[in-house]
Amino acid sequence: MTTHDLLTQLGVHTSGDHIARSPIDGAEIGRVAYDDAKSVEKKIAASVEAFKTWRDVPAPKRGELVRLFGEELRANKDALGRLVTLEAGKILQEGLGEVQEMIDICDFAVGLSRQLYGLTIASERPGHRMMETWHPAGPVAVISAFNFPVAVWAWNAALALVCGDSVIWKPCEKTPLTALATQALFERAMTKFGAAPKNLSQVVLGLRDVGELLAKDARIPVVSATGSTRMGRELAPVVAARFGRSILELGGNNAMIVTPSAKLDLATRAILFAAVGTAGQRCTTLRRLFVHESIYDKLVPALKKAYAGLPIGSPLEKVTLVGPLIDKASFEGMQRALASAKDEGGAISGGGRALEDKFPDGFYIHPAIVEMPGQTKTVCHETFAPILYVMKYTDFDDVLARHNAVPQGLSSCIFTTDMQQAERFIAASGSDCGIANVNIGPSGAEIGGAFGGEKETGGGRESGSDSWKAYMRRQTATINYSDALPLAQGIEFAV
Ligand code: UN1
Repeated sequence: MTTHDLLTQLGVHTSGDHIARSPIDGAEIGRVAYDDAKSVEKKIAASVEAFKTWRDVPAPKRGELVRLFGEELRANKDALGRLVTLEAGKILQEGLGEVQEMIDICDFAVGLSRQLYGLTIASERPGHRMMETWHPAGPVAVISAFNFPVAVWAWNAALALVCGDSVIWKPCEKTPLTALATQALFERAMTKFGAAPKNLSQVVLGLRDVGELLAKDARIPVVSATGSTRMGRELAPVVAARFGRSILELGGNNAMIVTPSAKLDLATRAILFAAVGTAGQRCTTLRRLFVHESIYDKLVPALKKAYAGLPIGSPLEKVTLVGPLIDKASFEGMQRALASAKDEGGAISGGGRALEDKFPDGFYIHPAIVEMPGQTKTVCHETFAPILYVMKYTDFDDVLARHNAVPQGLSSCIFTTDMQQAERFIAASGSDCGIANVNIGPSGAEIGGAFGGEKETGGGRESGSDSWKAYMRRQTATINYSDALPLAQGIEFAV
């Protein structure tokens, strides 16, 4: 099936000045038109209008729309998953997995639509009742990255929609087609649902300036942004300056500690998926590996051997495990990081360009293992490519401290069968990350948990648990059903 057929099946008819390219071979796969300040303004105004209607639709009914959208996704999982592969370059299994994540969050949100619970609170005053209600917040902007071009939007949008919000999505300029395809599927669900206000969910396309317009606009109370720490550092003050709320999912620098008691075969498999899956372009990718000195000479050569046999190639081919990087800039960033790691005393295996003859305009690489003498400046920086920095450790307290001694705090894990070490890793004085796993790699989180991390990762939480609260406004209501007017804090105010 050609990309054109695929887009037609998904209901996307592309035209415009901007060429969308596939990282597989650099070929054109479609054309899109960018928004400008005028069209963004129109879309924001339309989103406010849609919100005014949607907020009054009962939440379980709102859930019904999300349920219908989940059905569209189920029916089109193969096509959308394939488009994700074509546009973002991740292998087909991962493209499909990404759509599965969308389906899962829809299911979660449908259940949630009947569980937007508030509290009833004991009042200190007689004849009074206090309660807390969660109300829809308003239009929610979702700014997403290329590496999860559709799932991250769904984590936000499925929740925002059942919470009674309208949604405006600015996808990464590298992945506009998957966004348009998702929007087309959503429109189909809207048609089946029948009773949703138009413009409930919209897409704006463009570069950074378009994202800035959303960040600045006081009509948008919540801005959820996924991307680099640099992007978050620029966006957050703009949202904060108008007292908006941002949900930030920024850089990670995720580590694994492999202790002497670890099951090494499990650890090796986990390392491979987490370090080279998605060609090292997940925010949860494994980037730092701490190996106890007693097992270092066993684990590291085994890893190098496994790396040497990794099938690198077109992500459309079934055997491939490592697809291309997103673009040339990403390849150059990887080479720069490797050069500085080398200057800092790193011993590199892999890391070079692959398949250049076959794909002169596709940036395939051999994933790199870099044995480092310590946690240098380069190791502390997130490079969005498959570079695994490996370091030796002796003492458990010391490795815990080194584990936390980076600016980012997204995901983390330990491989051990020692119960005390496992518990210490997830205790208050253990990993300082938003996600901490035992005998599981740092990536591939389930949607049921709250997803996000601390420090330079931005502090936001999306997806499961009670992340939905970020898309609503909390209202405390106190009702007096007595004939008196007692004041709180015991104040007497006789008139
Ligand atoms: C991301 O890379 O931005 O845990 C999100 C994971 C996925 C999400 C990654 N569920 O790897």
